Amino acid sequence: MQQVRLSPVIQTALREGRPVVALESTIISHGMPFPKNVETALHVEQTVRAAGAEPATCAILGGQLCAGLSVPEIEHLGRGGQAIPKASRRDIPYLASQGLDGATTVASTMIIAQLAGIPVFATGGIGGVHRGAATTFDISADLQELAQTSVAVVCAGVKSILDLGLTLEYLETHGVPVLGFQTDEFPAFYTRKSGLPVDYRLDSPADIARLLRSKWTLGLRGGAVIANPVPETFQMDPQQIEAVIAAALEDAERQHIKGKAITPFLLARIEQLTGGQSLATNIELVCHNARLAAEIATALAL
Ligand code: PSU
Ligand code: MN
Repeated sequence: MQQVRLSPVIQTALREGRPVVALESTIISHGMPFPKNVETALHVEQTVRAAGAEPATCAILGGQLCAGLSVPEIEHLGRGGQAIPKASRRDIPYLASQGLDGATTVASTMIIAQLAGIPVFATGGIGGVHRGAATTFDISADLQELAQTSVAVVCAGVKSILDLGLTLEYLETHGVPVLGFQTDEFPAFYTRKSGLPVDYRLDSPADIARLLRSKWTLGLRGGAVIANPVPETFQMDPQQIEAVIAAALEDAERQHIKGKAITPFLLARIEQLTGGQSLATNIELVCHNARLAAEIATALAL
């Protein structure tokens, strides 16, 4: 059995050495409401194409790991929403062996991207160390994946539903470089600043591509976090978003939401509490990341 089903376009692009950008699907099924999720997924794909690369949205369909989806397949993931299992590394064997569908997280999308030979991946935000992890042990499998799988992830940082400081400590322990694109500060997803520094600031896609090539040529396996702050005009008010996140976290605690359900719960709650303003910011920053990822993939392909 072929490990990953590549769409014909992605297969050709990879064979010809053209730039490809991997995209995740948990954000489609669990990160945004229908139909905005489908519109956004298609718009992000268009953004990658406009920047000169091919988009490979990843998912598990009928038990097959897939890179490069058709429009009806993206619609299926968007319409299915919560009914499509959220699939991280530990979920892959069950879904594959049962012939089921899965919406892939950052961790499982990295796995598919690596198997397919796609070194660059764009998303909104990565998972991380949750607030209160000292007692809950809730640390996203995304971080462990970044430690071992050689795919660069372009994101807008980490939402402060998580503990940003502990997330950066964890990445340091596991040898994952955190690079700021045109910034010295690690961004906090909805806002450009967190008060925490990145490891290194790099100002061009070519510099980032050079760093990745150095890392992997030296046999230093694992990924890198490329933090791309949300554009100024779409940034949210830091105090407003902090208050909303605090309220969402209280709701989660009151309703005893745990495990894989917590991140989707918090995302939906934040969106309700901001009246859709956070969703608009989310959509903008994903496209912004897709463009940078396409530029990095292009520089890597040269
Ligand atoms: N953070 C976001 N938006 C998202 C996610 C995280 O701002 O959509 C999704 C991603 O797919 C990420 C996953 O990989 O949630 C992390 O889930 P968990 O914390 O359960 O590992
Ligand atoms: Mn978790």
